[in-house]
Amino acid sequence: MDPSILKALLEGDAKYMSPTGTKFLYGTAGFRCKAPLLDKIVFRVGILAVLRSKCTKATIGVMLTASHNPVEDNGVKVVEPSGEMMVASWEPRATAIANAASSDELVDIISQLISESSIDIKQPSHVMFARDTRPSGDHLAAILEQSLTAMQSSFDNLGVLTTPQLHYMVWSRNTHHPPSDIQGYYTTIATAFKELLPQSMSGPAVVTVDCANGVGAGALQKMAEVIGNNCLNVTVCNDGSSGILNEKCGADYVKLNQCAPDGVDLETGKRYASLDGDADRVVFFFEDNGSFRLLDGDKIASLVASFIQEQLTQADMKLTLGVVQTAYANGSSTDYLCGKMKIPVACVPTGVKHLHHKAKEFDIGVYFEANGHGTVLFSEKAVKEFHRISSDESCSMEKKQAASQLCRLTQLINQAVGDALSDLLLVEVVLAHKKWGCAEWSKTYTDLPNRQMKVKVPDRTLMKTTDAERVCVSPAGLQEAIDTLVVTFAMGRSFVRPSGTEDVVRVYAEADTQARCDLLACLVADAVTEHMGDSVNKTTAADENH
Ligand code: G16
Repeated sequence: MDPSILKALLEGDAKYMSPTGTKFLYGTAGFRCKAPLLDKIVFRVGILAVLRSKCTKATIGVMLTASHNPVEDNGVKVVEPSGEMMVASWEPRATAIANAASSDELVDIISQLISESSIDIKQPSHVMFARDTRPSGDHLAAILEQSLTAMQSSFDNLGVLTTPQLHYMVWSRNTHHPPSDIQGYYTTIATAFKELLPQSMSGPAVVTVDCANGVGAGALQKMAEVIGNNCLNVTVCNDGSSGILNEKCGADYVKLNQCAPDGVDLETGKRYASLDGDADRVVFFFEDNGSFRLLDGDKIASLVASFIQEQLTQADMKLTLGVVQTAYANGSSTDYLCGKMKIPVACVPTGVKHLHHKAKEFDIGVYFEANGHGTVLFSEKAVKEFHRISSDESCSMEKKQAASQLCRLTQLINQAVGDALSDLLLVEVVLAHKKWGCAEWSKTYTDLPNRQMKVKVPDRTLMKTTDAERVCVSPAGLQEAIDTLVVTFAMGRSFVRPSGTEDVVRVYAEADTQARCDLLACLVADAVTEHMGDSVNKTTAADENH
């Protein structure tokens, strides 16, 4: 590396303290922790991003966000030129760079990375970065700028964006796919939405959205403006003007607690949605005969997959369509998709990168985590086929129309990553076509009662799982304990896994009634405690948030 760059880099790095005793791990969604611990990490992620840009000879993205985590946290993750999460083989390198204990160690790790990946250090680099609305975002963005400047890289500071917008901008820049600016993001999606709404629709799509007091509020308002109130009538709640980010609101809170967020009064007959703090997840809900009813990522996946299946049948296209889920998918959703819809379902470990990767194996891959994170990926083959049929004069009007709808879906749906805004509009389109409200959508299948809990353990990294996280292989004896418990519950199912974004072990349980499923979750949490050490405590998601 050029000595002047190295000097600037080490001088910049030396300005920031390494928090003592903290080992950073590039996890499910990059690095996440309390914001004041992140200065040095962000500086070093700048170095990593520049090296990745030189290695791929393309623009790399960096997003500053801690998504669903509390406002005092923050995080940083790297986005590939394709708009996807950073390639898994670089994750240990990110971890090594973040944890380098001295300048010498940092230089060694960088040199090793350059030689192992045959990086031409003279290759120009470019990094696009953005942040969510967290108070620490501005400070961390300034540190990132210093790092990119020290590395003599060009960059675009895109300011405050949703996470999916940053992914989309990186994808569009590298693929030379319009748009080249954020306005184009809104116009592309808004235009596709308006074209996809059925002409027979008498009024606009109407939805009330809890924006978790996060970045999604402004983005959604902007999107609604571009769409126009003749097509979309959106009421934005928890817009950040008074409440606290993710506190008793947002998709994660609503999903885990299975209740309406603060700031939303449920009214009969209305449709509601909740975004998370960086607007990459969405769940829907409504009032159902006096009860709160959730329509989560599983319900979105089945709704969207069934619509795509109908369009494929109408266009007489023989393309493979599949749904990708994780172990958190409700058992009823999997049965519904495989049994009733005859759509193949794959199960992968938690984390967008796993779902995204698997979804690419289908011509059309629908992937959603139950927590509302997901999208639909269309292969090149599928897109070509949609265009071919939609413009083939020998095809019937019905076929051409279905193929055109599918073409427009590829514009509406963010192809880089799950996007709450685009997914929200997608759901509105499908419901409008089916002439359904939430009640009809909810009735497609009934969720099995389920419960999630968090268990604090001395060292969650001691837990290892296999079979898409459905089997725990370490600590020894824990899986046997879970199996023994599960068989005593009708329709019982449970699994445990270490979180990638919080310092906890997560417990998931299903059973035939809510009371029995709550009991199963508690017993499994106790088994985790027994097998993982003394200084532990457990909370249901509800305890933690109320
Ligand atoms: C991130 C990941 C998701 C994952 C979630 C929770 O979401 O992108 O794939 O489901 O964390 O992960 P864990 O259970 O490992 O803590 P987000 O929306 O927080 O970026």
